[in-house]
Amino acid sequence: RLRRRLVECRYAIDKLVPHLLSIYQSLIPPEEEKAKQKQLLLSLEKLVNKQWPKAQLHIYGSCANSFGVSNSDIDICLAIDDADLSKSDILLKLADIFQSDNLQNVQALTHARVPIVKLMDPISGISCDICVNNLLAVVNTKLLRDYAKIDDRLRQLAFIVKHWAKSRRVNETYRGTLSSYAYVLMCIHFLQQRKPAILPCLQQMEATYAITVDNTKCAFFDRVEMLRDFGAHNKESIAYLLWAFFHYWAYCHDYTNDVISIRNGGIISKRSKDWTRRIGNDRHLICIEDPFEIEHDLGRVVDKFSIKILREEFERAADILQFDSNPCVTLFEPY
Ligand code: 3AT
Ligand code: MG
Repeated sequence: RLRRRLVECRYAIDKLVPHLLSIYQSLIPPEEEKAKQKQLLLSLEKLVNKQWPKAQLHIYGSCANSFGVSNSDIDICLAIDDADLSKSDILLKLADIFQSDNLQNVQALTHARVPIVKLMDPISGISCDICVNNLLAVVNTKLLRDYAKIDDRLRQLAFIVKHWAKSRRVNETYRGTLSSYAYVLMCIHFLQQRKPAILPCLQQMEATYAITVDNTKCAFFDRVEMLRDFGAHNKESIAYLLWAFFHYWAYCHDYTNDVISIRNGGIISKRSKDWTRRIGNDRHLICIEDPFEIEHDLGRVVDKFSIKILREEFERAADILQFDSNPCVTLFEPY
């Protein structure tokens, strides 16, 4: 009887596929938006090169990792080798350069956790955050983009999860919930541990791409076009995976002992990382290892209040997909 119930339940969830795919389609940015971003990047680079001829601008974050929805701000990294200037001085100089060129709302935030210059381009209406020499973020952007090329279900799942997280206001690190980057890592981990697996672990394969950034060695297999069939043995639909994702985080993840690690391709123990107790502000109540900065827990922003909110939201989402009569609407109801 139980088996029959499970089959019936899965059949009902699978019926949500067309609706979820149309939500996914509606979130994808149109091609002309990409072209505008490229254009802005080139014109900013031209301005920067007047001052620093060898400096380069790289797009990172959601506009380059393929997990960006329409109208996202662009995250830009300035790669520069100027031993005479401190990071703050570079940012202040940058702000000057942009201000003199009529870019709007130019602001140097030199004391932020990641110091940046913010600006808005009045022609395209696009806003940018520009940081200096944060090349690890450029490399983790490539890793995420490469994962997305392996199986379409990753991009679909991550878009829908990000959309849910924004609607439910659990994508606000300043309020103790998780960053978009953390949600994408959770999706990759989840698809790596399906049986059969939908994603491989690129960092455990033979490295075809390697770079050392700030003394951190980053290496992984990046010939991902060869892996397009990797997940073909797993026929799970995007609707079933979405439900299973929330169900995993609501009812199956061991919050007391486990760390998720896409670097390792599975779970590792909090004990092995010495993440078992609170140190300073890092509480480790949900543990998500950064793929390159492995001493860095993306869950460290979560506190004892927000962990409760997060877990209740995971339960709510799993239960809605299973029992609600109009799940694709209820799931995204604004908080
Ligand atoms: P949005 O669509 O803007 O919400 P995003 O992918 O741009 O999503 P974030 O704004 O959270 O994500 O972060 C921008 C990029 O910065 C993503 C990742 O390459 C890098 N990044 C963010 N947080 C961290 C972190 N804690 N450690 C290392 N890299 C990070
Ligand atoms: Mg961003």
